Amino acid sequence: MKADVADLVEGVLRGERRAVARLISLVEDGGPELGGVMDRLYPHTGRAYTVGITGAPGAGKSTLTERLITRARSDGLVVGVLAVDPSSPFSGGALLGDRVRMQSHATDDGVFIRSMATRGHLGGLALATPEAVRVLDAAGSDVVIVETVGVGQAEVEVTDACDTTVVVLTPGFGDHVQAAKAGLLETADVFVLNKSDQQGARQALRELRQMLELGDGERKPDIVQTSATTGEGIDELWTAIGKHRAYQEEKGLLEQRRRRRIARELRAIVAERFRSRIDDTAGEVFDDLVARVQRRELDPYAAADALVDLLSEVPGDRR
Ligand SMILES: Nc1nc2c(ncn2[C@@H]2O[C@H](COP(=O)(O)OP(=O)(O)OP(=O)(O)O)[C@@H](O)[C@H]2O)c(=O)[nH]1
Ligand SMILES: [Mg+2]
Repeated sequence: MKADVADLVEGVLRGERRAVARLISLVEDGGPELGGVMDRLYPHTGRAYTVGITGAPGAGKSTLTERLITRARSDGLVVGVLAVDPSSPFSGGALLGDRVRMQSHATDDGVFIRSMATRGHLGGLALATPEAVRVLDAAGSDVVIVETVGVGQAEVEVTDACDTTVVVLTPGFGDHVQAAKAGLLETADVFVLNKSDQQGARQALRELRQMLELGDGERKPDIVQTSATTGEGIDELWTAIGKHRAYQEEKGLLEQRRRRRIARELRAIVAERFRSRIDDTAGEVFDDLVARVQRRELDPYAAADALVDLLSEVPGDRR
């Protein structure tokens, strides 16, 4: 490992915010310098409880996050925040507003706020997100909040990486129906009906309750009404998150959930390894196999078997 990366890891372990920022940028870029980071970092992770906050653009996720930071800080907890934008190849930009909005925590050493987009990481956000969360974890966070924009598959992947998933809805027209379509009803551990100060809140709450009645999950997610701009309902949201955590811990579900997550991550890493090895080490063989399949000399499965055998012989590398 390069000396400067080793220094960065040491800085992260001391909770230095500059080091946290730089290491998360490295994760985002997915550069070769990352090699050897996780083996140093990983033993220092596993302490943080992770909370995913997702919902449609403008639903109030950042405003809620800001409030939750303040709430957590009042308990003396160290908080990490990762704002992930699956739709953008750039961090900054749209998320810059979030950083500005969270300026009130800018000088607080107990708060780390970073944003991340897809950029260079070959495994995409599904691999980059858990790595970035581990950086915040290793830096000493008790709680890591992951904010994701949108209500699609990529977001579900990101929030899957969390211990408690909070889905933010608004009284807006058909918002909750869209969430149902996107499969968010199944992924939500806690629902927030934000902007409860706005018209239609009561109607939306009723419809959401009805929708959840139809669900067959073992545990019905709590619904919390908030008005993030005034801070109303934030204590209730914090309590609901704590309740879900306690429920999972009592039933051994948290360990199960984390194990599933690790299994998924390992699969993704292996798949990504194989993909990149095709390009890096077996390009010619690959082209040749494609040609032979096209000439009907081999069927695609036989070709894939040959490729897997060949790729398995390549000595291990770290990305
Ligand atoms: N009336 C009202 N406005 C709110 C509330 N919460 C947030 N807003 C406003 O809604 C707008 C969007 O809030 P954000 O917190 O940036 O929403 P977001 O979900 O993080 O947005 P993106 O990250 O762009 O998807 C801002 O103008 C907020 O001030 C609320 O409870 N009531
Ligand atoms: Mg936001």
